[in-house]
Amino acid sequence: MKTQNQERHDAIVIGAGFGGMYALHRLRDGLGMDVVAIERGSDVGGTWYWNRYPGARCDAESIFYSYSFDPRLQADWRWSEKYATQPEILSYAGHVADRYGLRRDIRFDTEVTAAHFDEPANEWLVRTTSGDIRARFLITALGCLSASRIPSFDGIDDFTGQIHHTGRWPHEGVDFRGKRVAMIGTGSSGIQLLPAIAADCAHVTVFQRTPSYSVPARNRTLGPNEFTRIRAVYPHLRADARKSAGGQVTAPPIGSALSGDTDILGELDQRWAEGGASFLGAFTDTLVDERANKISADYVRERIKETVADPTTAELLCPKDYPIGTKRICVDTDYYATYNRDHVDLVDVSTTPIERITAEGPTVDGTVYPVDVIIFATGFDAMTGAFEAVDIRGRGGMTLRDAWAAGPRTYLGLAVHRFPNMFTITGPGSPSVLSNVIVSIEQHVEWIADYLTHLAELGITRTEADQDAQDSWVDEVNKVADATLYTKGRSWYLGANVPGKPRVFMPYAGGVGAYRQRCDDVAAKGYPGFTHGAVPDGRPATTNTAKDSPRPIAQSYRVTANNTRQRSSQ
Ligand code: NA7
Repeated sequence: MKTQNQERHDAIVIGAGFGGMYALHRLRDGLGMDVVAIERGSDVGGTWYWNRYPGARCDAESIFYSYSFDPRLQADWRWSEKYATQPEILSYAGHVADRYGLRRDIRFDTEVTAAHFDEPANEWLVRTTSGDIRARFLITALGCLSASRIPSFDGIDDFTGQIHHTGRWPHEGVDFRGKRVAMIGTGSSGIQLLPAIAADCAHVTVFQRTPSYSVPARNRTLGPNEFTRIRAVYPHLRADARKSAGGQVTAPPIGSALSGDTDILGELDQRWAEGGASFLGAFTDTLVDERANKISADYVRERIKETVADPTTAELLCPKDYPIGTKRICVDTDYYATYNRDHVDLVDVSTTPIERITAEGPTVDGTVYPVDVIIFATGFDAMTGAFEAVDIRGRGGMTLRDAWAAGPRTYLGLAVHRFPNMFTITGPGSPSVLSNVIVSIEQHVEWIADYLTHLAELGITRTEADQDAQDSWVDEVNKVADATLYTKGRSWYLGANVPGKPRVFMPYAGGVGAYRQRCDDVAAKGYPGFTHGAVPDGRPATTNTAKDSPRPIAQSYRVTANNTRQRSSQ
C-alpha cells in the first residue's frame, strides 16, 4: 500500500467506544503521546452509539459499567437506574468525551479500510475513508460486538416494508404504531426489544431458532440515599470488581449445587427475586458440571412455564439442548409475560428455518407472514468480524485474515505474532465478553500504557509477540474453556452463529482477576513473550526476558511527542 500522505502520529486508535476513548485519553493525556482516534460513527459511544433499539440496556449494573480510572469522574456522575438505558450510557460517553476534550482528536464519520505495517519505516500505514495516516503504534478498539449481521435470506431485497437491525438502529427511531412486525432472533437484543415495542405494534411475530435462558432484571431507580451509600464504599467495590471473575461484585456462590447441605432452591429463589445475571453465580459448579447446571436450567424452565399461559408457547420458549450460561444469559424485563398478549405470536424456526423473504414478509414451511417491518435481532460476527472487515497486514505482508483463518490467535488477547506494534483492546483470548467489559477495557489500556512507557524508557521502537508465547497462551485459553461447559453451547463465543466460521472458543474464561494477575506477572518479569526490535522472518532479533538489563531512558513519549499538549485534569 503506497501513500504520499505524511500525516503522522505516535499512535492511531481505531474506534471511539469505551475502549478507544480511554486509550486516547490514557496515551494522550497520561503518556503525552500524539494520538488520533478513527471512528465510523458521528460521535463517541461505540456499541451504545449504534444499538439504539427500544429497550436497549446494559445487563451489567450501572455502578460497575462505568469508568473507575478517575475518582472525580466517578464522583460527578450519578446513575439513575440499576441497569442503565442506552440513552443514559450514551450521554455518559458524551460526558466523558467533554470532560477530557477527547473529540478534538477523534476523526468521526471515518472508516478504517486497511492497516499495513510498513517494515522499513517501522510504522503502521492506516488507510481511512478520509485519507492515509501513519503511526508507530496501532491500537484496535473495535468492539467485540460491532460487526452486525443480517443472515443472507433469499428474496430479502423483494421485501417492500422496512428492515432494521438492532445493532444499526435508525437515530430517528421507528414508529411501530399500528404496524405488523416480524422479529427474527431471540438473544439479548430481541429479548429486550420485544416487551418495549409490543404495546405499540398491531401484531408481532417472533421467529425463534434457539430459545435463550433469561432471568428477570428487577430493574429499579437508584435513589439518592442508595447512591450516597454506594459512593461511600465505591473504591472498595471497584477494587473487588477488578479481582472478581466477571468484573462486578455479585453475591458469591454458596457452594456446589450438588451438595446436599445447602438450600439450593432457596438460593435460586432469592437470586431470581433479586434479579440479574448473578443467578448464574449461585453455585461453584453451574458452569463446569452438567448435573449442577441442570438444576439452574430446570429452575428457569419452571419459571417460564409458570409465566407463559399457553403451554405450547411456554414449551417452545424453554431452552432444552444446551446448558444454561453456555450461550450468553439474558437479563429481561417482562419478556416471557409479553407472550401472553393476544397480538404476540411465536414461530419456531429451529427445524423449519425461514425459507425466504417475499415482498410481504418471511416464509416458513410454506406460510407467508405478511408484515410491515422486519427487525433482525440476529446479532454479530462476534470478536473477529470487526477485524476481518479491515485489511490488516503485518510483517511480511501477512494478513490478519490468514493468520486467524483457523480461529483467532493472540498473546494475552493483547498482541498478535507477526503484527508488530499492534495492540488489541478486549481482543480474542482476553476475558472481554465474559466480563463487565469496562473493567477489562481499563485493565487492557493501563497495561498497554505501562508497556509503551517501558518501551519508551528503553528506547525501543518495535515490539512483537513471540510465536511460542502466543501458542502457549492459545493453549491456555483452550484448556480453561475445555474445563467448563462453555464449549457445549452453539454460541457466538464459539463463532457458531456465523456459517463457515471456525469453531474456536474465543474469550478467556479464567476470570478477570486471574487474567489481570497473569498480565501483571508478565509486566513484572519485564514482558517475556515479546521480541524487541526488527524480527527477520522466523528469527527473533532480541527476545525480551527478565534478564534484560535496564537501559537509560533514551526516548520517552513526553520528550518526543508534542510537548505543548496540556495534561488532562485527572
Ligand atoms: P445474539 O445473542 O447472537 O442473538 C441473535 C439471535 O438471532 C439468536 O437468537 C439467533 O439464533 C438468531 N438468529 C441468527 N441467525 C438466524 C437465522 N438465520 N434465523 C433465525 N434466527 C437467527 O445477538 P444479540 O444482538 O441478541 O446479543 C448479542 C450481545 O449483545 C448480547 O449477548 C449482549 O452482550 C449484547 P441462534 O441462537 O443462533 O440459533
